[in-house]
Amino acid sequence: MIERLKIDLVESGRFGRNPLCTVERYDQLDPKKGVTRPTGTAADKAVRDYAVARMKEAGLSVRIDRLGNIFARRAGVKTNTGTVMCGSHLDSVIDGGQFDGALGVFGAIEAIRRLNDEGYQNARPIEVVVFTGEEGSAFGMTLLGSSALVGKIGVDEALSLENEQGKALEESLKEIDYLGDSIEDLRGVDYFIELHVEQGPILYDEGIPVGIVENISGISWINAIIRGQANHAGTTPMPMRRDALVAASEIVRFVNSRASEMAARPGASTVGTVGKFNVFPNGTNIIPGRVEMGIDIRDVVQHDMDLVRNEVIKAIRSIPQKYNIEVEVSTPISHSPTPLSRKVVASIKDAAGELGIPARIMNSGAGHDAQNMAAKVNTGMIFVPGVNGVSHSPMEWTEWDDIERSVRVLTQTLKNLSQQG
Ligand code: HGY
Ligand code: MN
Ligand code: MN
Repeated sequence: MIERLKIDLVESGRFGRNPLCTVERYDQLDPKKGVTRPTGTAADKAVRDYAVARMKEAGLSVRIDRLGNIFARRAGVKTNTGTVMCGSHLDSVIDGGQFDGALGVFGAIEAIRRLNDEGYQNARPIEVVVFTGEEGSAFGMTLLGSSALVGKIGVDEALSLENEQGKALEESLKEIDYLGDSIEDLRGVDYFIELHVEQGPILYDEGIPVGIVENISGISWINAIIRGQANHAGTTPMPMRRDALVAASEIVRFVNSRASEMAARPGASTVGTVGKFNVFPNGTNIIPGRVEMGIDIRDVVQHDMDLVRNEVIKAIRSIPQKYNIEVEVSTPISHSPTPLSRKVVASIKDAAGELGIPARIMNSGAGHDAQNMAAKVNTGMIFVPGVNGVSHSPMEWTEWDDIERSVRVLTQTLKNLSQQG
Protein backbone atom coordinates (compact mmCIF):
# COMPACT_ATOMS: atom_id res chain seq x y z
CA MET A 1 0.00 0.00 0.00
CA ILE A 2 3.01 2.24 0.34
CA GLU A 3 2.96 2.21 -3.50
CA ARG A 4 -0.09 4.47 -3.58
CA LEU A 5 1.50 7.01 -1.24
CA LYS A 6 4.83 6.70 -3.00
CA ILE A 7 3.18 7.64 -6.29
CA ASP A 8 1.61 10.71 -4.65
CA LEU A 9 4.85 11.89 -3.07
CA VAL A 10 6.93 11.28 -6.19
CA GLU A 11 4.36 12.84 -8.54
CA SER A 12 3.75 15.86 -6.32
CA GLY A 13 7.52 16.17 -5.88
CA ARG A 14 7.80 17.12 -9.56
CA PHE A 15 6.03 20.42 -9.00
CA GLY A 16 8.59 23.11 -8.39
CA ARG A 17 11.56 21.21 -9.80
CA ASN A 18 13.24 22.77 -12.78
CA PRO A 19 13.03 21.00 -15.14
CA LEU A 20 10.07 18.93 -13.91
CA CYS A 21 11.34 15.48 -12.97
CA THR A 22 10.48 12.72 -10.56
CA VAL A 23 12.76 11.40 -7.83
CA GLU A 24 12.11 7.93 -6.41
CA ARG A 25 15.43 7.11 -4.80
CA TYR A 26 18.08 8.92 -2.80
CA ASP A 27 20.69 8.40 -5.54
CA GLN A 28 18.46 10.28 -8.00
CA LEU A 29 18.62 13.47 -5.93
CA ASP A 30 20.41 16.35 -7.59
CA PRO A 31 21.72 19.19 -5.42
CA LYS A 32 20.88 21.58 -8.25
CA LYS A 33 17.28 20.43 -8.64
CA GLY A 34 15.40 21.09 -5.43
CA VAL A 35 11.70 21.76 -4.99
CA THR A 36 10.78 25.47 -5.13
CA ARG A 37 7.10 26.02 -4.42
CA PRO A 38 6.42 29.34 -2.73
CA THR A 39 2.78 30.24 -2.10
CA GLY A 40 0.93 31.60 -5.11
CA THR A 41 3.24 30.20 -7.78
CA ALA A 42 2.25 27.91 -10.66
CA ALA A 43 3.98 25.06 -8.81
CA ASP A 44 1.90 25.78 -5.70
CA LYS A 45 -1.25 25.60 -7.81
CA ALA A 46 -0.15 22.37 -9.47
CA VAL A 47 0.53 20.60 -6.19
CA ARG A 48 -2.70 21.87 -4.63
CA ASP A 49 -4.71 20.67 -7.64
CA TYR A 50 -3.00 17.28 -7.40
CA ALA A 51 -3.83 16.99 -3.67
CA VAL A 52 -7.45 18.11 -4.11
CA ALA A 53 -7.94 15.50 -6.85
CA ARG A 54 -6.63 12.79 -4.49
CA MET A 55 -8.90 14.05 -1.68
CA LYS A 56 -11.95 13.86 -3.93
CA GLU A 57 -10.98 10.40 -5.16
CA ALA A 58 -10.83 9.32 -1.54
CA GLY A 59 -14.43 10.46 -1.13
CA LEU A 60 -13.68 13.56 0.93
CA SER A 61 -15.67 16.76 0.69
CA VAL A 62 -13.35 19.68 0.07
CA ARG A 63 -13.66 23.30 1.11
CA ILE A 64 -11.29 26.25 0.90
CA ASP A 65 -11.13 29.23 3.23
CA ARG A 66 -10.20 32.84 2.51
CA LEU A 67 -6.53 32.14 3.21
CA GLY A 68 -6.45 29.28 0.72
CA ASN A 69 -6.25 26.69 3.51
CA ILE A 70 -7.80 23.46 2.20
CA PHE A 71 -10.03 21.20 4.34
CA ALA A 72 -11.21 17.75 3.28
CA ARG A 73 -13.74 15.90 5.43
CA ARG A 74 -14.67 12.32 6.08
CA ALA A 75 -17.92 12.35 8.04
CA GLY A 76 -18.09 10.58 11.39
CA VAL A 77 -20.79 8.27 12.67
CA LYS A 78 -21.53 10.76 15.44
CA THR A 79 -22.56 14.24 14.48
CA ASN A 80 -22.15 15.98 17.81
CA THR A 81 -18.45 15.32 18.51
CA GLY A 82 -15.39 17.36 17.59
CA THR A 83 -13.30 16.64 14.52
CA VAL A 84 -9.90 14.96 14.41
CA MET A 85 -7.84 17.01 11.97
CA CYS A 86 -4.55 16.03 10.39
CA GLY A 87 -2.35 17.50 7.71
CA SER A 88 0.51 19.89 6.97
CA HIS A 89 1.56 22.19 4.11
CA LEU A 90 2.39 21.94 0.40
CA ASP A 91 4.45 25.09 -0.10
CA SER A 92 8.23 24.79 0.12
CA VAL A 93 11.35 26.77 0.82
CA ILE A 94 13.52 27.81 -2.12
CA ASP A 95 15.31 24.63 -3.21
CA GLY A 96 13.83 22.27 -0.65
CA GLY A 97 12.90 18.61 -0.71
CA GLN A 98 9.74 16.73 -1.68
CA PHE A 99 8.77 15.50 1.79
CA ASP A 100 8.78 18.63 3.99
CA GLY A 101 5.05 19.31 4.37
CA ALA A 102 3.90 17.07 1.51
CA LEU A 103 4.42 13.94 3.62
CA GLY A 104 1.95 15.22 6.21
CA VAL A 105 -0.67 15.99 3.57
CA PHE A 106 -0.36 12.90 1.38
CA GLY A 107 0.25 10.72 4.45
CA ALA A 108 -3.06 11.95 5.87
CA ILE A 109 -4.86 11.26 2.57
CA GLU A 110 -3.31 7.77 2.53
CA ALA A 111 -4.49 7.17 6.10
CA ILE A 112 -8.04 8.01 4.99
CA ARG A 113 -7.72 5.65 2.01
CA ARG A 114 -6.71 2.89 4.40
CA LEU A 115 -9.78 3.58 6.52
CA ASN A 116 -11.85 3.43 3.32
CA ASP A 117 -10.26 0.10 2.32
CA GLU A 118 -11.10 -1.38 5.71
CA GLY A 119 -14.60 0.07 5.72
CA TYR A 120 -13.62 1.66 9.03
CA GLN A 121 -16.28 3.75 10.72
CA ASN A 122 -14.84 6.69 12.60
CA ALA A 123 -17.07 8.06 15.34
CA ARG A 124 -15.65 11.59 15.07
CA PRO A 125 -15.32 13.32 11.71
CA ILE A 126 -11.78 13.28 10.32
CA GLU A 127 -10.44 16.15 8.24
CA VAL A 128 -7.29 16.53 6.18
CA VAL A 129 -5.95 20.08 6.15
CA VAL A 130 -3.43 21.86 3.91
CA PHE A 131 -2.18 25.11 5.39
CA THR A 132 -1.22 28.01 3.13
CA GLY A 133 2.28 29.47 3.27
CA GLU A 134 3.90 27.54 6.11
CA GLU A 135 7.43 28.26 4.98
CA GLY A 136 7.31 32.02 4.66
CA SER A 137 9.20 31.78 1.38
CA ALA A 138 6.85 34.18 -0.40
CA PHE A 139 4.99 36.46 2.00
CA GLY A 140 7.57 37.16 4.69
CA MET A 141 5.95 35.25 7.52
CA THR A 142 6.11 31.58 8.46
CA LEU A 143 3.00 29.60 9.46
CA LEU A 144 0.82 32.08 7.60
CA GLY A 145 -2.38 30.09 6.97
CA SER A 146 -2.49 28.56 10.43
CA SER A 147 -1.74 31.91 12.09
CA ALA A 148 -4.84 33.35 10.47
CA LEU A 149 -6.87 30.24 11.24
CA VAL A 150 -6.15 30.47 14.97
CA GLY A 151 -6.67 34.24 14.98
CA LYS A 152 -3.07 35.20 15.67
CA ILE A 153 -3.30 37.62 12.77
CA GLY A 154 -6.41 39.00 11.10
CA VAL A 155 -7.59 37.47 7.84
CA ASP A 156 -7.50 40.86 6.08
CA GLU A 157 -4.06 41.62 7.46
CA ALA A 158 -2.81 38.26 6.16
CA LEU A 159 -4.44 38.76 2.76
CA SER A 160 -2.75 42.12 2.35
CA LEU A 161 0.78 40.81 2.94
CA GLU A 162 2.86 41.25 -0.18
CA ASN A 163 5.45 39.04 -1.82
CA GLU A 164 8.75 40.33 -3.21
CA GLN A 165 7.04 41.20 -6.49
CA GLY A 166 4.67 43.47 -4.56
CA LYS A 167 1.66 41.24 -5.12
CA ALA A 168 -0.78 40.76 -2.23
CA LEU A 169 -1.59 37.29 -0.94
CA GLU A 170 -5.24 37.85 -1.84
CA GLU A 171 -4.40 38.49 -5.47
CA SER A 172 -1.94 35.59 -5.59
CA LEU A 173 -4.52 33.18 -4.22
CA LYS A 174 -7.12 34.45 -6.67
CA GLU A 175 -4.71 33.91 -9.55
CA ILE A 176 -4.17 30.27 -8.64
CA ASP A 177 -7.88 29.78 -7.90
CA TYR A 178 -7.48 29.13 -4.18
CA LEU A 179 -9.12 32.21 -2.71
CA GLY A 180 -11.99 30.36 -1.05
CA ASP A 181 -14.95 31.61 0.92
CA SER A 182 -15.36 29.04 3.65
CA ILE A 183 -15.41 30.72 7.07
CA GLU A 184 -13.46 28.51 9.43
CA ASP A 185 -12.96 28.48 13.14
CA LEU A 186 -11.68 25.62 15.18
CA ARG A 187 -14.57 25.36 17.61
CA GLY A 188 -15.62 22.06 16.10
CA VAL A 189 -12.11 20.57 16.17
CA ASP A 190 -10.83 18.59 19.16
CA TYR A 191 -7.55 17.14 17.89
CA PHE A 192 -4.85 17.98 15.37
CA ILE A 193 -2.01 15.69 14.29
CA GLU A 194 0.79 16.58 11.90
CA LEU A 195 3.04 13.96 10.35
CA HIS A 196 6.36 15.47 9.26
CA VAL A 197 9.97 14.68 8.48
CA GLU A 198 12.15 15.32 11.52
CA GLN A 199 14.48 17.73 9.69
CA GLY A 200 17.26 16.90 12.11
CA PRO A 201 19.66 14.01 12.75
CA ILE A 202 18.33 12.36 15.91
CA LEU A 203 16.04 9.61 14.60
CA TYR A 204 18.34 8.79 11.70
CA ASP A 205 21.41 8.57 13.95
CA GLU A 206 19.61 6.45 16.51
CA GLY A 207 17.90 4.24 13.92
CA ILE A 208 14.44 4.88 15.41
CA PRO A 209 11.62 5.03 12.84
CA VAL A 210 9.16 7.27 14.68
CA GLY A 211 9.46 10.40 16.79
CA ILE A 212 6.69 11.75 19.00
CA VAL A 213 7.03 15.48 19.51
CA GLU A 214 6.64 16.93 22.98
CA ASN A 215 7.71 20.55 22.38
CA ILE A 216 8.15 22.73 19.32
CA SER A 217 10.78 25.46 19.33
CA GLY A 218 9.74 29.06 19.19
CA ILE A 219 10.81 31.11 16.17
CA SER A 220 11.67 34.80 16.18
CA TRP A 221 12.54 36.61 12.97
CA ILE A 222 14.33 39.94 12.82
CA ASN A 223 14.70 41.87 9.56
CA ALA A 224 17.38 44.53 9.38
CA ILE A 225 18.29 47.00 6.69
CA ILE A 226 21.73 48.58 7.01
CA ARG A 227 22.17 51.75 4.98
CA GLY A 228 25.64 53.11 4.28
CA GLN A 229 26.79 54.75 1.10
CA ALA A 230 27.68 53.07 -2.17
CA ASN A 231 30.90 54.58 -3.43
CA HIS A 232 33.99 53.90 -5.50
CA ALA A 233 36.09 51.04 -4.15
CA GLY A 234 39.27 52.48 -5.61
CA THR A 235 39.05 56.14 -4.68
CA THR A 236 37.30 56.29 -1.32
CA PRO A 237 39.84 56.42 1.52
CA MET A 238 39.31 53.78 4.22
CA PRO A 239 38.40 56.24 7.03
CA MET A 240 35.78 57.92 4.84
CA ARG A 241 33.78 54.84 4.00
CA ARG A 242 30.20 54.05 5.04
CA ASP A 243 30.36 50.36 4.27
CA ALA A 244 27.05 48.64 5.01
CA LEU A 245 28.51 45.17 4.55
CA VAL A 246 31.30 45.62 7.06
CA ALA A 247 28.71 46.74 9.61
CA ALA A 248 26.38 43.86 8.73
CA SER A 249 29.16 41.32 9.07
CA GLU A 250 29.51 42.32 12.70
CA ILE A 251 25.87 41.34 13.23
CA VAL A 252 26.40 38.01 11.48
CA ARG A 253 29.22 37.22 13.86
CA PHE A 254 27.25 38.41 16.87
CA VAL A 255 24.23 36.22 16.07
CA ASN A 256 26.42 33.18 15.62
CA SER A 257 28.61 33.70 18.67
CA ARG A 258 25.78 34.66 21.06
CA ALA A 259 23.62 31.73 19.98
CA SER A 260 26.62 29.40 20.29
CA GLU A 261 27.31 30.66 23.82
CA MET A 262 23.69 30.12 24.82
CA ALA A 263 23.62 26.68 23.19
CA ALA A 264 26.72 25.60 25.10
CA ARG A 265 24.74 25.50 28.37
CA PRO A 266 23.69 21.96 29.32
CA GLY A 267 20.30 21.05 27.87
CA ALA A 268 20.01 24.30 25.94
CA SER A 269 18.39 24.43 22.49
CA THR A 270 19.24 27.93 21.28
CA VAL A 271 20.04 28.40 17.60
CA GLY A 272 20.62 31.62 15.69
CA THR A 273 21.05 32.09 11.93
CA VAL A 274 21.45 34.91 9.48
CA GLY A 275 19.82 33.06 6.60
CA LYS A 276 18.98 35.93 4.31
CA PHE A 277 21.55 38.43 3.18
CA ASN A 278 21.28 40.75 0.20
CA VAL A 279 24.05 43.18 -0.65
CA PHE A 280 23.42 46.23 -2.84
CA PRO A 281 24.49 47.09 -5.41
CA ASN A 282 26.68 43.97 -5.21
CA GLY A 283 29.53 44.96 -7.49
CA THR A 284 33.14 44.06 -6.83
CA ASN A 285 34.36 47.61 -7.29
CA ILE A 286 31.61 49.31 -5.28
CA ILE A 287 31.53 49.84 -1.51
CA PRO A 288 28.27 48.19 -0.41
CA GLY A 289 25.62 50.85 0.17
CA ARG A 290 22.87 48.70 1.60
CA VAL A 291 22.48 45.27 3.16
CA GLU A 292 19.19 43.54 3.92
CA MET A 293 19.35 40.67 6.34
CA GLY A 294 16.91 38.13 7.75
CA ILE A 295 17.76 36.70 11.15
CA ASP A 296 16.17 33.56 12.65
CA ILE A 297 16.41 32.82 16.40
CA ARG A 298 14.90 29.70 17.95
CA ASP A 299 14.60 28.07 21.34
CA VAL A 300 12.23 25.80 23.23
CA VAL A 301 12.60 28.19 26.20
CA GLN A 302 10.75 31.46 25.63
CA HIS A 303 12.98 33.44 27.97
CA ASP A 304 16.16 32.34 26.19
CA MET A 305 14.72 33.07 22.76
CA ASP A 306 13.60 36.53 23.86
CA LEU A 307 16.96 37.22 25.48
CA VAL A 308 18.96 36.49 22.33
CA ARG A 309 16.43 38.31 20.14
CA ASN A 310 16.63 41.43 22.31
CA GLU A 311 20.41 41.31 22.41
CA VAL A 312 20.57 41.01 18.63
CA ILE A 313 18.24 43.98 18.19
CA LYS A 314 20.37 45.97 20.63
CA ALA A 315 23.52 45.01 18.74
CA ILE A 316 22.00 46.11 15.44
CA ARG A 317 20.90 49.41 16.95
CA SER A 318 24.35 50.03 18.37
CA ILE A 319 26.34 49.76 15.14
CA PRO A 320 25.48 53.11 13.54
CA GLN A 321 27.89 55.09 15.74
CA LYS A 322 30.78 52.80 14.94
CA TYR A 323 30.31 52.61 11.17
CA ASN A 324 28.52 55.83 10.31
CA ILE A 325 25.59 53.98 8.83
CA GLU A 326 21.82 53.85 9.49
CA VAL A 327 19.77 50.86 10.48
CA GLU A 328 16.13 49.90 10.26
CA VAL A 329 14.89 46.94 12.28
CA SER A 330 11.56 45.17 11.99
CA THR A 331 10.25 42.08 13.71
CA PRO A 332 7.68 40.07 11.81
CA ILE A 333 5.47 37.97 14.04
CA SER A 334 7.23 35.52 16.32
CA HIS A 335 5.98 32.10 17.33
CA SER A 336 6.29 31.00 20.96
CA PRO A 337 7.80 27.69 22.00
CA THR A 338 4.90 25.27 22.31
CA PRO A 339 4.36 22.17 24.42
CA LEU A 340 2.07 19.68 22.65
CA SER A 341 -0.88 17.85 24.17
CA ARG A 342 0.04 15.10 26.63
CA LYS A 343 -3.10 13.27 25.64
CA VAL A 344 -2.13 13.19 21.96
CA VAL A 345 1.49 12.30 22.79
CA ALA A 346 0.14 9.35 24.80
CA SER A 347 -2.20 8.37 21.99
CA ILE A 348 0.61 8.32 19.40
CA LYS A 349 2.75 6.33 21.82
CA ASP A 350 -0.07 3.82 22.28
CA ALA A 351 -0.54 3.55 18.52
CA ALA A 352 3.18 2.86 17.95
CA GLY A 353 3.10 0.33 20.81
CA GLU A 354 0.06 -1.48 19.36
CA LEU A 355 1.87 -1.75 16.03
CA GLY A 356 5.20 -2.78 17.57
CA ILE A 357 6.96 0.19 15.95
CA PRO A 358 9.80 1.70 18.02
CA ALA A 359 9.27 5.37 18.84
CA ARG A 360 10.94 8.02 20.96
CA ILE A 361 9.82 11.29 22.52
CA MET A 362 11.63 14.38 21.23
CA ASN A 363 11.47 18.12 20.56
CA SER A 364 11.15 19.88 17.21
CA GLY A 365 13.67 22.54 16.24
CA ALA A 366 11.68 23.32 13.10
CA GLY A 367 8.53 25.38 13.17
CA HIS A 368 5.25 23.76 12.26
CA ASP A 369 1.62 24.74 11.86
CA ALA A 370 1.06 22.37 14.79
CA GLN A 371 2.44 25.05 17.11
CA ASN A 372 -0.34 27.42 16.13
CA MET A 373 -2.96 24.70 16.29
CA ALA A 374 -1.80 23.76 19.79
CA ALA A 375 -3.15 27.07 21.07
CA LYS A 376 -6.69 25.96 20.20
CA VAL A 377 -6.88 22.17 20.01
CA ASN A 378 -5.17 19.11 21.48
CA THR A 379 -2.21 18.77 19.14
CA GLY A 380 0.49 16.20 18.45
CA MET A 381 3.18 15.50 15.86
CA ILE A 382 4.66 12.33 14.43
CA PHE A 383 8.21 12.58 13.10
CA VAL A 384 9.90 10.33 10.58
CA PRO A 385 13.70 10.19 10.09
CA GLY A 386 15.39 11.98 7.23
CA VAL A 387 18.60 10.65 5.67
CA ASN A 388 21.52 12.36 7.44
CA GLY A 389 19.00 14.69 9.07
CA VAL A 390 19.11 17.02 6.05
CA SER A 391 16.12 19.22 5.17
CA HIS A 392 15.43 22.61 3.57
CA SER A 393 17.81 21.29 0.95
CA PRO A 394 17.51 19.43 -2.38
CA MET A 395 19.26 16.54 -0.60
CA GLU A 396 16.37 15.97 1.83
CA TRP A 397 15.28 12.33 1.72
CA THR A 398 13.25 9.83 3.73
CA GLU A 399 13.25 6.09 3.08
CA TRP A 400 9.96 4.54 1.95
CA ASP A 401 10.01 1.93 4.73
CA ASP A 402 10.14 4.67 7.32
CA ILE A 403 7.31 6.50 5.58
CA GLU A 404 5.21 3.33 5.66
CA ARG A 405 5.80 2.89 9.39
CA SER A 406 4.91 6.48 10.15
CA VAL A 407 1.69 6.31 8.13
CA ARG A 408 0.69 3.17 9.98
CA VAL A 409 1.20 5.02 13.27
CA LEU A 410 -0.77 8.00 11.95
CA THR A 411 -3.63 5.79 10.79
CA GLN A 412 -3.80 4.00 14.12
CA THR A 413 -3.66 7.29 16.03
CA LEU A 414 -6.53 8.66 13.93
CA LYS A 415 -8.53 5.55 14.71
CA ASN A 416 -7.83 5.80 18.42
CA LEU A 417 -8.61 9.50 18.67
CA SER A 418 -11.65 9.27 16.46
CA GLN A 419 -13.25 6.78 18.83
CA GLN A 420 -12.49 8.74 22.00
CA GLY A 421 -15.44 10.41 23.70
O1 HGY B 1 10.90 25.89 10.62
C1 HGY B 1 10.65 26.68 9.69
O2 HGY B 1 11.37 27.60 9.40
C2 HGY B 1 9.42 26.53 8.88
O3 HGY B 1 8.33 27.07 9.50
N1 HGY B 1 9.18 25.19 8.53
MN1 MN C 1 10.15 23.50 6.07
MN1 MN D 1 7.38 21.68 6.98
